[in-house]
Amino acid sequence: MFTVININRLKIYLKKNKQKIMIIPHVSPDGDAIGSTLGFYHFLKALGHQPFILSPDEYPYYLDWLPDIEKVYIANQLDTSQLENLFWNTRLIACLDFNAINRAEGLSEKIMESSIPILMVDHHETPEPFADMIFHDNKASSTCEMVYRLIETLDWLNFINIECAKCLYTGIVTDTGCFRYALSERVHEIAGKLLQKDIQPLKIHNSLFNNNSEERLRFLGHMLKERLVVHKDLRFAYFKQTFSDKQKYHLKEGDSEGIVNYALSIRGIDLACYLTEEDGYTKFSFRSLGEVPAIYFAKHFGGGGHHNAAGAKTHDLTIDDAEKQLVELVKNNQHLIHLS
Ligand SMILES: [Mn+2]
Repeated sequence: MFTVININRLKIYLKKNKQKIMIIPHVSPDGDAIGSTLGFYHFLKALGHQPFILSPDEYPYYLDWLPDIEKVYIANQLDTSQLENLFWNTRLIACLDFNAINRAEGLSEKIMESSIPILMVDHHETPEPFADMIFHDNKASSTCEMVYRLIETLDWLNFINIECAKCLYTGIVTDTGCFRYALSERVHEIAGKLLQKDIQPLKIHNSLFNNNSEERLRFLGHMLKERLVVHKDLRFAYFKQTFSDKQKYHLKEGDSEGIVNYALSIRGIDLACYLTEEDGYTKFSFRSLGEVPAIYFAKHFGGGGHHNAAGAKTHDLTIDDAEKQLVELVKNNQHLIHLS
């Protein structure tokens, strides 16, 4: 469903001179979250505003080459007065690539307490009604696609400069898994328009995917050899990453990203999960093929996302309990998996 609310009001805001605008991606931001916030940031700057990005936590290393990423503020590294300063005099808060306010984690309360108008641009299922202005389509490939479409709706496409185009292209590439998922004629058309800005796509691909540290690759080998569990009869496979794995391989933000897809790539496997033991909580990252609803399994543990890619986080379960419950859940829902 495509939802557009109060975008005229947004245009009126943006026609004013030099507005201080806060842009927020979701916690543990990925390529689409950072690509869309930075893309929107470059667009707003070109339009003459004073935007800045405030991320709930650190962004992954594989995005550290994006233009102006060093200017992103990391909320959990700031003290209270620094945060106050950022909120002070802000005229608009743009929430990008999430639609449940708790995805802003430590910032959620501050956002809701402030009386600053909120814009939501997103493509995840079932948006919560916390925003004053909404540009949402759960059929879109990525929030970067949505930012492009928003700029088009505002009739300001000429303000997309090369920096903006690089960021938006990056989010489209990462969220579609290099043009494999959630494809449409529209997303290829938009990618084509971005290429016209001379963004050197091969360079972007190399920066994203040929940029592994040796340690990350050794870690991948360890996960594949020691931590992959395959239940062929359930058409289900998962990884279990413990806290000691994280310490042993000195994992950085983003190091475990995408590994779940190896489990999904096994013949006869239609549902995969990556379980992560963190300090005080357990994380689930689900992927599925075709009609199999990854989102159903994420929702069971209080999470959300997309039909084929979804996640959850629980403070109530140890990783061992989470693993047991997960396997039970998959066993009890075989009708959702044996679809074809
Ligand atoms: Mn996204």
